[in-house]
Amino acid sequence: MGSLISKVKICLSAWYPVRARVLLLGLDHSGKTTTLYQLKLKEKVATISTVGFNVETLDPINGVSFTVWDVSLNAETWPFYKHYFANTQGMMFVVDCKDGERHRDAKQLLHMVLGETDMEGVPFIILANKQDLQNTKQPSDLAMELEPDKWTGNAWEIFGCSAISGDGLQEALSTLSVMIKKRGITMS
Ligand SMILES: Nc1nc2c(ncn2[C@@H]2O[C@H](COP(=O)(O)OP(=O)(O)OP(=O)(O)O)[C@@H](O)[C@H]2O)c(=O)[nH]1
Ligand SMILES: [Mg+2]
Repeated sequence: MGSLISKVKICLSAWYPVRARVLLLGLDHSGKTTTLYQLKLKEKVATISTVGFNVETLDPINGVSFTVWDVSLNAETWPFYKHYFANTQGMMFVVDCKDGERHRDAKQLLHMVLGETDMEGVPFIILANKQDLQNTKQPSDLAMELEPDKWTGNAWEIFGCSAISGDGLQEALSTLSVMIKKRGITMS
């Protein structure tokens, strides 16, 4: 009976309008703001390092509206931004694949974020960014390094992308929409 109800919910979900609060996180210089405005404006924008946050609304697929928070988060600003995690339905975590020396720091940040109570069960995608550059780390290698699968309660996916060209971003966002919808169905 339970599975029948959830099947019906999945069918109906195509028509559910979904609004979600999505965090866009990652180390500084990873490409968060470039990603946000590539998704919003479909073009490359010139960025300067974000102080505080940027927030935009995105409509990735029919019937889904995301409020995306691009938050400049690091060890010093961490205590000030913890309240941004409340009521989060999804996360995009951006990694500069060219900057291998900082992948350990990226992993640390990812695991700190996922350790927050408000992030329990929240689906996320990792954007293996800057794939347009030569000799960048491949998404599968990055996944092995970041070990996101330690968080068995959070659905996740990884995508190679370039925030400069936009390659890979739409697919990633559409997948996150589906993940958020699915979680909404299983929770309600
Ligand atoms: N080649 C290449 N450069 C990128 C890409 N995405 C971002 N950049 C560049 O990386 C630099 C940092 O990008 P931002 O979007 O400002 O990075 P951020 O994560 O918002 O940085 P903070 O605001 O400091 O946290 C800029 O010079 C971007 O043009 C990409 O996919 N490919
Ligand atoms: Mg920024």
